[in-house]
Amino acid sequence: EAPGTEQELTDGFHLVIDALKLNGINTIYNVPGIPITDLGRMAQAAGIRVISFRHEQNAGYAAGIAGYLTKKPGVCLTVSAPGFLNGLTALAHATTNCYPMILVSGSSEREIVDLQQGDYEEMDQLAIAKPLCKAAYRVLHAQDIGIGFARAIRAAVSGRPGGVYLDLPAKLFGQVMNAEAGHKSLVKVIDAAPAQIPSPASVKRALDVLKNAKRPLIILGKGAAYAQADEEIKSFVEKSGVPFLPMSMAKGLLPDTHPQCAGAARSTVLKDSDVVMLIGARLNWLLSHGKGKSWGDAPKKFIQVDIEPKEMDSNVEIVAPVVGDIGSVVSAFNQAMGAGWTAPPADWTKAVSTKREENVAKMAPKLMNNKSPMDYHGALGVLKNVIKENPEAILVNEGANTLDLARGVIDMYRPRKRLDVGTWGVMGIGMGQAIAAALETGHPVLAVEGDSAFGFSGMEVETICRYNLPICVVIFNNDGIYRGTDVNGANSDPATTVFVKGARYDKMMEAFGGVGVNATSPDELKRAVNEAMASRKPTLINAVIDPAAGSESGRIGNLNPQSVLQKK
Ligand code: OXT
Ligand code: ADP
Ligand code: MG
Repeated sequence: EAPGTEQELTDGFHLVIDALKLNGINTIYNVPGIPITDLGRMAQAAGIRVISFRHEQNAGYAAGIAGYLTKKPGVCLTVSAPGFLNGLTALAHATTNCYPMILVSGSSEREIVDLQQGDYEEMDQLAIAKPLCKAAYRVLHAQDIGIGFARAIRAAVSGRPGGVYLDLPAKLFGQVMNAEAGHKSLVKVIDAAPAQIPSPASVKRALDVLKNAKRPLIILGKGAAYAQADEEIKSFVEKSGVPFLPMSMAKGLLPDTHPQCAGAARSTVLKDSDVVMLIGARLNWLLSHGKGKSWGDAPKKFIQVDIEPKEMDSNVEIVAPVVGDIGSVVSAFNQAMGAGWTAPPADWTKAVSTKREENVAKMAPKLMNNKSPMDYHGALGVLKNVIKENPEAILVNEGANTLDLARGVIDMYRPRKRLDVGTWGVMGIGMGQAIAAALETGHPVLAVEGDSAFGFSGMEVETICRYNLPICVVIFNNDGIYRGTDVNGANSDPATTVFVKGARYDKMMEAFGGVGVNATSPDELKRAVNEAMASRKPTLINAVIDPAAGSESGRIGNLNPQSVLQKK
């Protein structure tokens, strides 16, 4: 009940809550404390789901991925300075990955902060947030809360999505104003992410280039998955007959088992293609910037579909830029293609599928081994089948070897079901993303985690148990980062990449009332995961992996700097 209703007053607390509700935002990911504890309580009382985490970074990763999954900004709420900084990593991550998110942080008294007089948790948060997000705003007056949230929501989801910071000083919450005026000051954002229709000329240019290709390739990125234009994309790819390569989080947009999928022929299609159409994927490090050895010597033409005009020509020349939202662009493609589209030359599609079948056949026997302790392939063979049998489940994945090998082994069948480390390759997204995925979709989550990766957000197993979420965490425990076999020859300290050997992460889950299992063979792993998927109980499986099984940095060891002096 709003305070002072008899005088028809409202306050900052309630205006914030009403602004969120008016705009259909019904979940807040937060860590309570001064000055936002009561805001969380009141929001919960007002019917918003307020999910309290153990660390703001994990609440922030949850908000970011909620934005990715729903196309509505995910909201993370924190206290001032330290809480804000903890959340800021996730805000920068959301911006880098083009996820719509709003970090709302309480802040200290402006007058004291600006004179640097040492207020409680004093920090000039707005200035610090600004370079790390898409937009940053501060609201000083209760009557501006409506506009503040409207700007934040629109900035987060329109154009290229990203992170927005909203600074709410403590004093704001207690400000009181006339209830009716307050109500009128709120803004329901109309058409927050307007369609951006591509120019007809750019559509024609792109299709002309694609049509004349001898060895075309379509690369689907997580922007394409985000766009939720699943049917349009599927019919475009199928009508074109062009092989497609999904980036990690675009796996499942079309099934990895689709006859045109070139995921298992990656190096072949990058090297040998002559025309590449990028749909919601950037030519960043994950695609070797569109040049160099992995792209081969033959000349290559790039077509790029993206909502962000500045993305074009960022790394190499784009001969056919198509600026627009992916739904509008791909539907324009579908219309312009008509019925008379000719499939690419058969020698090309044949070469791709042959390579793909070769690679799949090469991998298959490795997935069947029943070694104990397990190697990565033995364990992943089991999880591959779990996702095949539960295609609605969401796979969260982080680690180095655990990430790279799971990406290749586990086929995805449906859009937006694979959530991972994203553009920065960041460790720590695991539990936050798993929690948001379970809450936002209602589907079970399988989180496949390196033992190091898990450590970055491991305390959130308590959160998983508290909200009784259908999350099964499988920790690939190889005693360390990349491998558990390094030895420090200099003194008695453990090697820098090695953890306590034989650790039992499953006990962490049991500490909070969840199900813990120690699995030492693929058979045990299979039994435990199937049980977890069926029961939907919070489960953590400590999957014992041979400490010698991994390789340095997984598939990206080449990025480690080398000096000739290192090589004694
Ligand atoms: O075509 P070819 O012949 O080349 O073959 C390719 C595919 O065609 C084929 N393939 C298949 N074959 C058969 N069947 C199927 N289905 C199939 N699918 C594909 O397989 C090969 C490879 O295919 P892929 O994977 O698609 O291609 P490739 O060449 O690997 O692609 C290149 C990339 C760059 C696109 C890809 O590798 C990629 O996406 N990589 C992402 C890598 C990444 O982001 N890594 C995470 C960061 S690593 C490091 O930084 C870590 N840290 C430091 C740290 C971080 N990150 N963050 C923070 C906050 N602090 C510190 C740490 C601490 S990792 C890490 C912890 C690691 O330890 P853990 O214990 O957690 O993990 P373990 O290693 O398990 O111990
Ligand atoms: P990946 O890591 O999968 O390659 P990136 O994050 O590098 O994907 O690229 C995603 C791209 O998608 C970004 O350049 C972003 O601007 C773009 N994008 C996001 N949403 C849309 C949309 N609705 N329409 C068009 N482009 C989009
Ligand atoms: Mg490990």
